[in-house]
Amino acid sequence: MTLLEGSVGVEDLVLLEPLEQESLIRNLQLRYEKKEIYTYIGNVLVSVNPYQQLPIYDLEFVAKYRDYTFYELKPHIYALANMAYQSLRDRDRDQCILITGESGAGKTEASKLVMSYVAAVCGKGEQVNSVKEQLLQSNPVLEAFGNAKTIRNNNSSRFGKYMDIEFDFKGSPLGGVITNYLLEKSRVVKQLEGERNFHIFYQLLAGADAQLLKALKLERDTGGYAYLNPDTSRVDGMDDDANFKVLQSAMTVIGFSDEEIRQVLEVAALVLKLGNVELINEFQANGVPASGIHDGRGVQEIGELVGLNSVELERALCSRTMETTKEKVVTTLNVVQAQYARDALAKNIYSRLFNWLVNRINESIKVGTGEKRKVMGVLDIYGFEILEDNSFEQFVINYCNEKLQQVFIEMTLKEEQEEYKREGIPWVKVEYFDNGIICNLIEHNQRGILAMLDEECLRPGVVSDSTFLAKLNQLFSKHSHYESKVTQNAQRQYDHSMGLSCFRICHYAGKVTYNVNSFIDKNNDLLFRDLSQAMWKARHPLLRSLFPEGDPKQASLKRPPTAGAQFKSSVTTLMKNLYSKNPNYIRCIKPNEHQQRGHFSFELVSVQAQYLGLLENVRVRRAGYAYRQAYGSFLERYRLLSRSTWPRWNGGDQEGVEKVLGELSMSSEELAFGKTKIFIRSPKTLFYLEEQRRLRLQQLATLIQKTYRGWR
Ligand code: AD9
Ligand code: MG
Repeated sequence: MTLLEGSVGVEDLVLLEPLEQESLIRNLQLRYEKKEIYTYIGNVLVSVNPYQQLPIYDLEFVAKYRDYTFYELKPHIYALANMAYQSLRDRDRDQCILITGESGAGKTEASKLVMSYVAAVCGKGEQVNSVKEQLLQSNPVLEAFGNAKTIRNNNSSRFGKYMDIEFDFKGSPLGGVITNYLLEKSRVVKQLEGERNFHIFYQLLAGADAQLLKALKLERDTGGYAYLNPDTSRVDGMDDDANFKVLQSAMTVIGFSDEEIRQVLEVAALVLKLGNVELINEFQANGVPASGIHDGRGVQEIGELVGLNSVELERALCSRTMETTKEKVVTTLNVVQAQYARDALAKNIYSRLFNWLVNRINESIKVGTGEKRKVMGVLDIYGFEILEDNSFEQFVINYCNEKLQQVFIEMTLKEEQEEYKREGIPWVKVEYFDNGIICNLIEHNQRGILAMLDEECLRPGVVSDSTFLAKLNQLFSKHSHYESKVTQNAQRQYDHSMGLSCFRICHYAGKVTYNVNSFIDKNNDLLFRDLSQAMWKARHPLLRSLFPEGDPKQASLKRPPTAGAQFKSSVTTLMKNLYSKNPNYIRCIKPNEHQQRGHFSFELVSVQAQYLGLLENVRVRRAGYAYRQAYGSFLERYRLLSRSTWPRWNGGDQEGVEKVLGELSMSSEELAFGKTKIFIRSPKTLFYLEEQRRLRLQQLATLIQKTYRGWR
């Protein structure tokens, strides 16, 4: 099929001719211009963000997609959600829906559309509806605390999310479990120009009534807070005041008590107020630089808000106790160190509050043990990132994407090949890049970059980001996916784009240069014990519960796992979970950098298509067969098309299928008969079969009507 001017392009990129990166992007563009934002690659859904509300998500559409199979209607996210849900309900196969793409591409919206579709088609009744409501209402809560305006997306999720929705044997929802990954906590204390802190702070200041604000010791004006960027307080089209009401009602639906909601807001207020604690230079009697608090009122108010002794809080912020087995030594912090401690505390409180919220929601939506359940997982996680400056956060995010690519390779490509082998169908081998070598470079237990980072964090003596880099350079100088200034110089390559404090990884999606500055610090993620002990002493039950290690009785010398180790372990768990399910893919694409409707940047989309591996995906799909089905179910659906198999057929399933397809004079190129399944090369053939079936059904209906009339 060629792309005709004025047409809407092909609905399935498998049908694209000629198949090249350029024609693939042009096809997406052509469709986008006609407001066709969805396109298939076999059963993978490509979605281009429309940046406008399209009239394609109402109940009429839900009803339409629920009654048809995947290829029967136009590509749509509901078709994918329907396929996954039906396969879960009727074939008892656990599903996962993996949504990837870069910031602003539409992942979170896609995950909400999937959830709302499933909610609309699964089960009825008061009990079931209340479970659905709770599951859906988790979104506004997590978005209030985990999303923020960034330059790229006004409602950017600053955490990764995986949600298992659990169903009973009939396909009615029972509840779920949410897992969150790596909240971007640095945002709590600092935001780039044009960006905001997490939505909750603005919602609280705009939406709380005067009485609540007074109780929280807050002023309404967002300009009065050091942790809120002064130049960006409002977001076009976002109503913080109304969203605060939505948040409160969502929390109530989930089952938070009024007291819990109040405590959550108090902790959020505490973070804002901590930012306003101004630290100044002071000197000890012996002239050693120290720090103090400029105006005691803020600390006093914090003390009152969360039941904390303000003198103790001041001491915890401005000094540090070093404990050895024999003695305790208290050292004073200079003003820079004290500011660092204050910000570390604010970030820690906030990220722990976020984890607490996720756990609290899980408590409400969890399913009792013992019930047999079917599971649909929905993954909405940050896509591959290449920024101008890439740090520890990009490193772990890209590691996660490398693992997701591995899942994709292993589950889609290998499964495809193996199925052909199992079915005894000849397979044209498709070359693809196996990224296991890159995953290994990062995650190998003893010799991976993460292991090296941990080793450096735990090593006694003088460690720094540069000793860590030196270690990497030594170990990976010959690794084909690792580069640095040192390894380049050794090979006489002079690349001026790479700084001395950087290393570069050749990821499956492209090369990324990481700056090692603050890798050690971010991986250590340590909070001075003075601060956790001070928090634990608060009379505020929620705040106190966030710092269990502050309890002197609990305080062991064992350090918590590093940020890298925690992330690796949660990624490993996630992978195990995904491998146990049938995957469904949604690849999201951002059409332009300006969050504008109707604009399609060819270059921008090309880069994303490369990161998402779309062309490779089509190649594999084309090398094989787009559709396959077990002989039995295929025959059941299409046997009405042949006089030999309709109305009765006593032979074997495969023989029956051969009869049906033989009578339709299908090209033998289009078909392959496996051991247990029939394989069809292109979706077009399937469309044809479906059309024939529809006509035949009409014919049969007319026949029945006539007979019925005859009887009367
Ligand atoms: V990030 O990695 O969390 O920064 P996402 O999640 O990929 O990013 P998001 O779903 O938040 O992007 O979409 C960004 C914005 O695009 C939304 O706020 C909507 O305004 C817009 N959008 C996305 N998908 C659709 C859609 N199907 N229909 C209409 C959409 N608007
Ligand atoms: Mg998002």
